[in-house]
Amino acid sequence: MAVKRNGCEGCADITCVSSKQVLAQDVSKGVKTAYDRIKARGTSACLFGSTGTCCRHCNMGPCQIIDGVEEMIGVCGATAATVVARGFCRTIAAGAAAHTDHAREMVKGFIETAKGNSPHGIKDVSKLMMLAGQFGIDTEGKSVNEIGVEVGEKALSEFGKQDDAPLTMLKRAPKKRQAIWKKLGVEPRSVDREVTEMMHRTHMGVDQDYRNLMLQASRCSLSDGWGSSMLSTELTDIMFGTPEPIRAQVDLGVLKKDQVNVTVHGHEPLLAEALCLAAQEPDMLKLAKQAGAKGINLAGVCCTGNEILMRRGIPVAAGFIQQEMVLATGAVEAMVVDVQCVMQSVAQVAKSFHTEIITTNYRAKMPDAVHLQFEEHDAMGSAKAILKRAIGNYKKRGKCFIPVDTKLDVVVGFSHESISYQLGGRFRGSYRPLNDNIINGRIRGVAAIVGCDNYKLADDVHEKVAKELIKNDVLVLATGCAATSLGRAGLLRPEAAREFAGPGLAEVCETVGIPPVLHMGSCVDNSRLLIAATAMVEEGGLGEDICDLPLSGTAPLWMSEKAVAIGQYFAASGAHVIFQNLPTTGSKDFHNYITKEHEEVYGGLWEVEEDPIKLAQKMIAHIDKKRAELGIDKKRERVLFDMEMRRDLGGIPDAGCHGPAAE
Ligand code: NFS
Ligand code: SF4
Repeated sequence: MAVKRNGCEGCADITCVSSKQVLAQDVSKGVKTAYDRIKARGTSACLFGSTGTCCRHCNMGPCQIIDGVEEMIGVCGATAATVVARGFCRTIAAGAAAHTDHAREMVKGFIETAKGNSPHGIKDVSKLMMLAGQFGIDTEGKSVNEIGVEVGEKALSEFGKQDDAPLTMLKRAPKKRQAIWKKLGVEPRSVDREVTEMMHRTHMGVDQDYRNLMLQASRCSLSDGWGSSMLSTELTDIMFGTPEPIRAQVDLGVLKKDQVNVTVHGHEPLLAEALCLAAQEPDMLKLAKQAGAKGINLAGVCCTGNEILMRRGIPVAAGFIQQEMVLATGAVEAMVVDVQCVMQSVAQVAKSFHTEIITTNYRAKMPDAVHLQFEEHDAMGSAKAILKRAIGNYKKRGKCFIPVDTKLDVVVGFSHESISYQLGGRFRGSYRPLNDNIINGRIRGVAAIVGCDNYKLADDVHEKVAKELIKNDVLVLATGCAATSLGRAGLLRPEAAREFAGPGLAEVCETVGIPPVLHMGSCVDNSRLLIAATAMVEEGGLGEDICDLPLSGTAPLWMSEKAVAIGQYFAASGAHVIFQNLPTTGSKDFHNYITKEHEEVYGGLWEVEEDPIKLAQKMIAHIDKKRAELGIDKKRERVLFDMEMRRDLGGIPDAGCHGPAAE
């Protein structure tokens, strides 16, 4: 339904109730959003850019290439395949670099924590010991913190090591997968090196063979997924706690009229965690009261939001496409941002209100924002300085509008570990019940819906894809802004199983007490999916490698380069990956390589499908193909649960939820 906004018809693609409510208010009258800008741009997006055939890697260009037209190759002779490949590879390098720089900060923060120089501690000792084992650290006679420092330093050395030995975390992949990577020569050697080599090889006049370029793209993406992202997730878990199912809320309605609203937007949870601690301190609460507020309400935006949602049950106000809407409520005293996915427009939207945008990372400053550098060694000091500014703004708040009926209950926090405990029972965590239910056909397969949302396409794509999947008994794992959007759609509630899932999936979800869509965290946490897939392989009965699993992944509304890096590390790990579009269609050869030949090389591949329902059906088709290859396609008969089977499933009636239920 089209929404009337500022006197003009438009934004036909907004289906999100809370966004529509906010944009329809007088309060947001002066606000220009990305919807307005994309509408003004119309269909003028460059065709060369969208199909990947524009090259400006040297100053003889820019060159715009037309596949198959001899006069339309690059001045240097570069073909469409080379140009498209170089663009795709650089996208992957940029995405991997973003995850990697984030991960480096987390590792450094972890080392400081282990040394006792931060307000955080070591919460998950057993995970620390597991990592120490991976790194071959002798733990005998050492304190937890000493082990922490050693693990942190080993992890940090993975980023810049110069020898050719593979990254340590690759050992966690299925043996067959490791052998494929070794044979292809794509085992990442260090994290930073692979991005550097990718940038070098895509420089003018270096690697002109798209297949060879894609080998490095795989190596680079694997250094992200199995390298930096995995280290970041694990060390973050050790510091802040491995997520367990917890009840919380999402959507714009989580803002509070009578409290100081501080939204944390960006990616690195070190600052967000410190803000969570500082917001509970008596001196901060006293200041807020003195300013006339009932308290301090922290709410997340984007992946920082997912991190604190998963671990603390702090509500998420918005995913990527709602970042301007949060401000357009007029109810936010400060939006604290660090790195990645922060639109420059937030500083402009904030100008219409009393809201301050506070940048906190020297890497990411913005005109019209206040910069308060986050100092790791004085995390609480930095957090309190930010909160004081926000509290100071509370009295300046003018008219505001907080959507009343839009806050959705969710159950989140499904780490790989908690899934195994939820399914296998608290005392014997195992993927056996999941595998068994896939083999007997109650669950048809597993799908990952990850990544961003994007103003270019309808905002209900995640919901449509997820509903089609769960209706067909496919269990959905979600991360990133996709997970937030599925929360807004009401699919992260256990009751959604009864309402939307097919009979087999509903039966399993209801027995165990889990939603049919499991929120597994931020985008960096896609590494959890790699571990979960490996655990399914190791449990047995579903083949010997990730490419054997009835599994498919999508980031339909991808926006960020990080999503392409993620897609490539899944495809290179053997998964089927499907997006709504990719800038690769400008070269038949290259597009054919990633969508067909890639499968022969890695067992995993890319696919493109714009229609959300067809996209979901293609995921299901891949899952069915894998079921047939495993010989379990005949076993989809319905089996009624008796008491013993329920016990086997380790039924936990209330989803084992704990923690604060946000009011
Ligand atoms: Ni992922 Fe997260 Fe969201 Fe996309 Fe951006 S916040 S790291 S990149 S937009 S999911
Ligand atoms: Fe053109 Fe080649 Fe330069 Fe690219 S590298 S801009 S195709 S001349």
